[in-house]
Amino acid sequence: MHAFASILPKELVERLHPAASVTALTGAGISAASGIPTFRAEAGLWKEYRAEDLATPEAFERDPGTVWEWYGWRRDLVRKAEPNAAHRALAQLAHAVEHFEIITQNVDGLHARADANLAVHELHGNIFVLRCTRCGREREDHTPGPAPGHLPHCPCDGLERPAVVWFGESLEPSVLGACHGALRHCEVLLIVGTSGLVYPAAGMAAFAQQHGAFVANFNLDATHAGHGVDAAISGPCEETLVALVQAVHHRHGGGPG
Ligand code: BV8
Ligand code: ZN
Repeated sequence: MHAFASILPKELVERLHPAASVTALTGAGISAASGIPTFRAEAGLWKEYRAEDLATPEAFERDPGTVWEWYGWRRDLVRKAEPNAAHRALAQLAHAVEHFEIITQNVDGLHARADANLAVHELHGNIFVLRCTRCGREREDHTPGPAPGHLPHCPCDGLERPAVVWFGESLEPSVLGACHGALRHCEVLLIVGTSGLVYPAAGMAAFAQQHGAFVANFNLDATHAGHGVDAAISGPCEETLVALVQAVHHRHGGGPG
């Protein structure tokens, strides 16, 4: 029996039956065990900057070099990172229930690297996609950096930016629509590794609960779970999610697919 099995609410395991429809909403905490710093831990993310200082169109307009230096540093980190046990546990859970979708605030692409067949909605975009600020053309790019002073440019000569959603920018309506569908139809919403500070992701727990979902919050310190949560599971998700998958398999014995 997993060391964290005893803290799993029985009702949660019961609800994860083979015919269940489940949605997971993840944040930076699920990638922490892959060596990717979270945004709001004491250590902060990068040098003396906060995400709110750099992840804005104004910061990019004012100082594209520093914003690209931050994203280059993160791209290099993510390229060297691997999905961890928490990413893999969600991928296993997807095979144990009827319907499973992931909504992630992360831009690191690690859910898809854990299992390319997962239905993943990248709410804030992806750090390996660039968008031209002049013509809007997008392209995938997994090269190192960019190096300071060699910022990426489109063939139209427009400066390229990371195709991620910055503060003050609206989310892709089609992505948001798909997420609301997943939140409306799920019986269980697993919230994993997010501080629940950034909207519209921060409003998704209450939205799912209003539509009848059982909401479980997996966080290092899940006690301050906030409203819209039915169960709080405290501990590192790379442990607690593994315990959950083991408990589900033990209780329901695998599942369809
Ligand atoms: C928008 C860019 C419409 C990509 C990011 C008041 C109400 C409503 C909205 C607002 C408001 N005031 C301002 C707004 C708008 C703003 C917002 O919400 N601001 C916040 C600060 C209040 N939202 C927006 O601007 C959004 N757009 O609303 O459009 C609009 C249009 C115009 C004008 C206004 C509104 C756009 C939001 C997207 C911003 N982009 N990133 C990138 O570079 O990554 S947000 C950034 O924060 C990341 O994307 C990140 O994913 C996200 C959330 O952070 P978390 O993932 O939660 O990470 P964090 O470090 O905070 O927490 C980690 C957690 O994990 C912790 O709880 C920790 O305990 C836990 N943990 C750590 N290790 C583990 C663990 N748990 C388990 N196991 C572990 N091992
Ligand atoms: Zn262009």
